[in-house]
Amino acid sequence: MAGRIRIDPEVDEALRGGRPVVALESTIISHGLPRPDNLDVARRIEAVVREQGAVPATIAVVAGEVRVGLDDSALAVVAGADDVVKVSVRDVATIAARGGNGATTVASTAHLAALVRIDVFATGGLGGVHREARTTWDESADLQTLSNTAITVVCAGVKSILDVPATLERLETLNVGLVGFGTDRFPGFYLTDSGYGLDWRVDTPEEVAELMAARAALGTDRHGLIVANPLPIAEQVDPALHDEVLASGLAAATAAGVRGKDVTPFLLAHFHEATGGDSLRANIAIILRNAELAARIAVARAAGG
Ligand code: PSU
Ligand code: MN
Repeated sequence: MAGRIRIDPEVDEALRGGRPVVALESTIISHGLPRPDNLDVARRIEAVVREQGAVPATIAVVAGEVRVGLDDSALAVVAGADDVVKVSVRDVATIAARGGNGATTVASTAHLAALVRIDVFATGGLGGVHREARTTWDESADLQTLSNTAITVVCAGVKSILDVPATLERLETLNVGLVGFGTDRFPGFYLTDSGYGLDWRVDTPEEVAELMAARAALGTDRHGLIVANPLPIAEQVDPALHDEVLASGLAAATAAGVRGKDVTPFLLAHFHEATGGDSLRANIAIILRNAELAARIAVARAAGG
């Protein structure tokens, strides 16, 4: 039957035993990072989760099958097949029913993870409100989905290509929890600091696990929680270069008439080219660091927080 979820045996066993599991998204692999190195990065993300004592569960749709936890051949499909479609929540059933290949965004990964009761998830940067949203109405489904999904997501803030203050306002409206990890500044993805402050800071994975338990007890855990994990200053993209490349990327996207779900991959690819690979280095550092922190949070949570 189309739509049945196939949970990898190792993931399934860990979930049944109450052991730590970390969900990982696949759009960052298929659409966010260039080939062919993206496959190696996907494997490294999983390895980092394992090193911390948690089980990685990369989520994707492979040949119509919704998979939670991928083996190496499935990972290779996500990283290399030409027909991998970026799928948000609304698209998951369609791609499954058609027997296609789909890479899940933050929104659809969070949705599927929560459905199988995985409650910690690592990504690079969230989608959010785009800079032209006043005229285009382009706001990522990541926001609305995190509002009504029981998941803790570790990220380096929202992508700096977005309207950051507008996104922060939307997160507040949508009841999405937001804490900085070791910082009271909201990270700016490629940049350590987006220029905006945070109300709440945590400093250890145990604190996050305690917070998750408190949210469950108070019934606010049906909304998502964002743990914002900044790149260290030494690893960020040079801010002046960042601003220059962002301006040229936005202009190029407008000139090329890029719309809808193609906007984010277009701008990320522009960044990787125009920074001579420095944004790619930063992007990989971000996802590896977030996977590690998510695993530590999952371990603390499984230990009883
Ligand atoms: N973070 C990254 N690279 C990415 C993305 C996030 O470091 O490619 C993806 C995520 O899957 C996120 C999506 O959910 O971009 C947002 O796309 P949109 O703005 O179309 O909702
Ligand atoms: Mn969009």
